[in-house]
Amino acid sequence: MKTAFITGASSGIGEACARKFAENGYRLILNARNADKLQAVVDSLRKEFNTDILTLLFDVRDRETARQAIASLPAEWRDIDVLVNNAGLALGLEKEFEGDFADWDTMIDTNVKALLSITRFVVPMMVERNRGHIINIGSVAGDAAYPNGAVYCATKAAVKTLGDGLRMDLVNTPIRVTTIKPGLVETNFSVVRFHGDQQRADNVYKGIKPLTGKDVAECVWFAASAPEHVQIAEVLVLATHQASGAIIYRQ
Ligand code: NDP
Ligand code: 8X3
Repeated sequence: MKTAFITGASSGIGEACARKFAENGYRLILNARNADKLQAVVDSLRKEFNTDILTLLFDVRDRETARQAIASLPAEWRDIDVLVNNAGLALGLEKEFEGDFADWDTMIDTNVKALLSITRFVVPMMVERNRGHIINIGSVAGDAAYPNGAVYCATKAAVKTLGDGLRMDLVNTPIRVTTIKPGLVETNFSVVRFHGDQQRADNVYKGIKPLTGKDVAECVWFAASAPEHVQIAEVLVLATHQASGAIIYRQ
């Protein structure tokens, strides 16, 4: 049985990926910080699928805890076939010269430094086994900056670059690296971005049919299930009425 390790699996895209991999017979290592939300995902998956699930509750920014959690995986859980580096967030929508330092630190620490740490801890085990697949959740925001979003956009540009570099560093192995770059996806993302302001979050999806977590999970699965000689390097997936990070047609 194959194993998928998904960070940020308590909500949105991560949760949808967990469901997609469970549906396809994978067993799951699921990470997040919120124990109740992650347990609710686990309970619902267990009801629906006959799959083994191991939860790792930690903040991906806490490098030492991440290192220990991954190093202490029981022997039967160490053979990770697919790593989905999904945990991430945007905070705030402000001009670059007016942004909040704490928000910047949280985005950079989570989206870039933590993704790197998890990669650093998991990929050597893949190299040792000579198999594996790293799927990073980037964003259309990484393709070009949009107004008031430069720091988040820069973190997602970094996700793309780190994926490209990792693919080069693994080119002499069968290990594959994929960057999935979604546009607007209706999840908890905007509620988090606006620090809990549900009304403001709802406005982000007004007048457009956004992607769902499931739509993105289908792309992740497309990459994960491709024949072994096929490496889906990048997927840019947008709602039909979105053309770029900044160009959205609302009815
Ligand atoms: P959600 O807010 O619904 O989910 C984010 C997940 O990340 C949650 O499970 C959250 O769990 C987890 N998470 C956040 N910070 C940490 C942390 N420090 N340690 C561990 N887990 C963490 O948003 P999405 O599902 O939309 O976001 C998932 C990814 O997709 C992000 O990387 C985001 O940037 C990216 N993305 C989202 C798009 C969108 O429009 N929604 C578009 C393009 C990319 P918990 O709070 O329990 O820790
Ligand atoms: C999230 C998509 O356009 O809100 O990465 O930045 S967007």
